[in-house]
Amino acid sequence: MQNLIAFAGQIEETEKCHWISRLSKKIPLADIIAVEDLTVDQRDLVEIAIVANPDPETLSVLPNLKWVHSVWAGVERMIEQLADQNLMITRLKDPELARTMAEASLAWTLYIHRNMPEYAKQQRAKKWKELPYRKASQVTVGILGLGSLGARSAEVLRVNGFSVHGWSRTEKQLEGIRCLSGDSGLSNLLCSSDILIVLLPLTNETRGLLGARLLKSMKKGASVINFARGPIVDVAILEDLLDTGHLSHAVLDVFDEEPLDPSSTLWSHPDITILPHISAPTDMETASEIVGANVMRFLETGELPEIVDTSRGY
Ligand code: NDP
Ligand code: OXD
Repeated sequence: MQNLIAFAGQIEETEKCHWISRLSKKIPLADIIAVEDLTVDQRDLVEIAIVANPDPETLSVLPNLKWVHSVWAGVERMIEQLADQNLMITRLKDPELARTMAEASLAWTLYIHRNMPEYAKQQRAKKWKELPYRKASQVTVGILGLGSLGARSAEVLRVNGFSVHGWSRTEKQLEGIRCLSGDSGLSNLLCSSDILIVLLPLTNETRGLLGARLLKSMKKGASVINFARGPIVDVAILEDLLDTGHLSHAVLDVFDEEPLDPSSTLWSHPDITILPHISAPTDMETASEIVGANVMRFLETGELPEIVDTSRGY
């Protein structure tokens, strides 16, 4: 009998059909069926699921599930909510995703560096005023997280002339980047960064990491870009620091609750740019290629790709 793979995702029906159709072409050794369309008997046969940020609860109908391959890079909800199911989880590692994120890091860094938020305000006030120009080389961009996405972003920013510092759990060596780790490395990065980009996974250690003490330790006039996950940054403190002028601007792509509630004060804050979680969308074509190859290798040889370390949380 053909292998049976479940597909789960909190996405629109047509998008789900596209995923299943693309993945089916890449994985000819299996039938891929949306989890909600599996019969009760079929549910027992499923050992592999491919998921697009599903409500982890939807996977609880699969009693023999062993391996979950995500088409998203962040898998914190699955790690947290499926902890007692002892699952192996593989997250998406895709050079195209890293390229897209590096593009976003460059785009929003330039937005801040070239004073676009301030010039937009001046235009609304019909104000003609030249703001001081600094070269990119005089601007330090600090990146929290030097994994697949952070390292590529660091490289692109360096090539575009910025002075780049990066922080990770284990110390890295990246050409032309000042690589830091540990508490002192974090303090160092925060007090020297003009623009801070958050590209950490959400784990027990990073949840609430950027709270009052660390945000206040940032350089006066610095800006924050959060592309990672909402709960890493305390946005109430961030709003206070923007209000007092200690920080200049924040670009927020991710939030504690998504979509961001219309009643949130963040929407209308003059110094906050809101993005609807779009800094690096998964590319269906390249992701299907990568996930398909990983699953085929497993079906043919039993060899698994990199598995998330659930005790570490990423
Ligand atoms: P990786 O796992 O490749 O990299 C994570 C980085 O964070 C690593 O450098 C790691 O250190 C570092 N890190 C983790 N925990 C700590 C810690 N406690 N202290 C210091 N450093 C730490 O992840 P990716 O780069 O692929 O993705 C990062 C996150 O980006 C995802 O988890 C997801 O939340 C988010 N994302 C957002 C998207 C969007 O559109 N907004 C799209 C895709 C991802 P080390 O290298 O030592 O392990
Ligand atoms: C992801 C995301 O984790 O889009 O892939 O946030």
